[in-house]
Amino acid sequence: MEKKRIFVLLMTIFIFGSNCCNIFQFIETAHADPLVSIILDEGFEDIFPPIGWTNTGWVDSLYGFPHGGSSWAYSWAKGDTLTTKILSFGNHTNLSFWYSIEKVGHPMSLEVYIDETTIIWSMDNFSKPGYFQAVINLSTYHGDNTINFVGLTSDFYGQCLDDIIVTTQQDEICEDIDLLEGWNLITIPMQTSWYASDIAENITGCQSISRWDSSNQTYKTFIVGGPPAFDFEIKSGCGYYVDMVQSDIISVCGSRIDNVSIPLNIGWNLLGWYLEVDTTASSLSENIPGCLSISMWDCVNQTYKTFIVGGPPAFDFPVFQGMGLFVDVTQTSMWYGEG
Ligand SMILES: [Ca+2]
Repeated sequence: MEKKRIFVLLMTIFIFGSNCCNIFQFIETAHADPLVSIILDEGFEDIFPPIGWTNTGWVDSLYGFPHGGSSWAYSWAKGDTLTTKILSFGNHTNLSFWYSIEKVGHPMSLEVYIDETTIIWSMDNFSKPGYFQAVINLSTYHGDNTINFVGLTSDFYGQCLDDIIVTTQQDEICEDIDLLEGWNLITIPMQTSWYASDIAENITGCQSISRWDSSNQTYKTFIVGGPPAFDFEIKSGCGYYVDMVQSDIISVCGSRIDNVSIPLNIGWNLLGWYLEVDTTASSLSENIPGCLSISMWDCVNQTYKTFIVGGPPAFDFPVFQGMGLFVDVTQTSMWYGEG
């Protein structure tokens, strides 16, 4: 921890020395709590198979006795496979689902796999009437996975699945962001459910928060105390201007940003460097098709600093986590956080 503090101090001197601002620092991890989120909650009440799922043989059934709602997934042919969309598992993941047989005396067999290869649960010749819940700990599986339900009954009567719920825990990250008097150009470098008004409510002296509407090449501003209709959602990977009448520190907690997809329109776009690893304006420009220039906001001098692609390398500047950056492009593309 001590090493990290010295690092932050050195970074502070360095950043102020280079007239960059809005220092970001990690808060001690002791303040962090895991965030539990539901990444799947499927009761088969809408489209079947649900969007992003794949299916061979299972049907959406309205006939019979669902566990929840009015419908459930039903299979009566051996080898019917119902596969969830790709789910991003965090540190600790749990799967629960409800299953039943359709008719007493017609046993069901059901197997559950991860990524169609690893069996994690099975039930052979199950013949008890009623709905039952299976709860499976999937903490040994990290990253992107699918869950596959394979019906194995070959009978006139079949098996039912309902209310499939997957919860996962992500570690919470907390950071402090220094805001100076005047305009600050920042990004929120973790996943939150914040709106512009949440930024304002968590600091003293905030006048307004602006986002950049790249399709219309114009600012959209939420004025603190103004009409709530101008409030907007804070998106990962986007930059925001925060206008302050005094300096303050904003503390933000959230989960790690897994990925972003920001559409880049011809002209100016306002991105946010959310990754912990530093880069440079020149490196970022090389990863954006048709990039003409990249500008950062020097909040000490309240002025832009611009690196022009193909221009003098002396104008290149470091890009740190938390910085908002204007990117001028000649062609549309998607930015997925490359840099
Ligand atoms: Ca249901």
